[in-house]
Amino acid sequence: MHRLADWPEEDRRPIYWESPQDVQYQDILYHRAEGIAKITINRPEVRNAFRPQTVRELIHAFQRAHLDPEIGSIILTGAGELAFCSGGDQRVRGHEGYQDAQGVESLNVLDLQRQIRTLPKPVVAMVAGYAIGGGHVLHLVCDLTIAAENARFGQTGPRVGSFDAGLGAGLLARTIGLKKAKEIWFLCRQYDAQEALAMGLVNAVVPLAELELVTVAWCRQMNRLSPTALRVLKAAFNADTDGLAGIQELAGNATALFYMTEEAQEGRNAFLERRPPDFRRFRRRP
Ligand code: S0N
Repeated sequence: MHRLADWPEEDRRPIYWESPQDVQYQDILYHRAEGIAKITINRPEVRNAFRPQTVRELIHAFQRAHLDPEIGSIILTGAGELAFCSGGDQRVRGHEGYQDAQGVESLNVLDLQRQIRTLPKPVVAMVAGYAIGGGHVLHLVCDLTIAAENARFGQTGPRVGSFDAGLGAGLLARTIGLKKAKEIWFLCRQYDAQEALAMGLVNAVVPLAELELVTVAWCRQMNRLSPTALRVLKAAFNADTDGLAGIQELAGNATALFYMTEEAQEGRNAFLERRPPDFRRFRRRP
């Protein structure tokens, strides 16, 4: 449903964001309401390019949303209407990576990419304007992308002397196919929202004025569904791309579900009660 008018009344009503005051961020904003966390890169003067400080704050905010039991889904976006994110801040690019205030050069955006994929809640990229370079990879690693009509997508690495040969290449190929992924990286073109929709790079294109409420409507709909089902499905979708680390994530869910059974609890109880475990009452399912 790409227009707000298509949604039932309960999903298209306004949302009233709260901004928790306990943590002060410099480069990002953190809002929450109705079980949705909204994380905003707030550097519009550089089209929301990220520097190490930005990435550290994003990692902190995603961890916060991950651990908050009230939060069911997370929106990642950029401040203003001109950009979601324009990638690494070229002004602080040093010899080996992006420099923080202490001069340490680190490629810390890769930690953020992995975190978005492994945190067990749906993450939705809400894209107005440019999603370019490392900013394009950030939307790619999100579970869903809702694009405004003014959104523009692309990679610039071979033009500016960088590349993302990890998820930025491999996950892009799995998402839209090998030929198109190679085109995006080899030619450094930009693609508008409708082209992105046609290649399966985004889930929906909506009028700019409706972007936030339509994205919220998607989150409201997901928040009504089984959190465990969404959690395991997210891990399942990532498992093959992420190899053993992906299987580890998926398997962690199986372990958590097993912990909740009487059978697993019999093992723990027997240990604590200093007796042999008695698993005879648990049937072997065919
Ligand atoms: C986004 C673009 C297309 C917007 O064009 P527009 O609207 O014409 O605006 P501009 O006038 O160009 O920009 C407005 C102001 O914003 C500044 N600015 C824009 N982007 C950046 C940026 N990325 N870094 C710093 N400043 C930026 C402009 O300079 C301008 O400032 P003023 O007003 O002061 O002149 C266009 O701006 C554009 O193409 N931007 C550059 C996009 C880009 O090439 N990004 C970097 C790509 N590389 C990465 O992201 C690295 C990825 C990465 O981090 C990574 C990945 C894998 C493994 C490791 C790493 C790693 O390095 O950590």
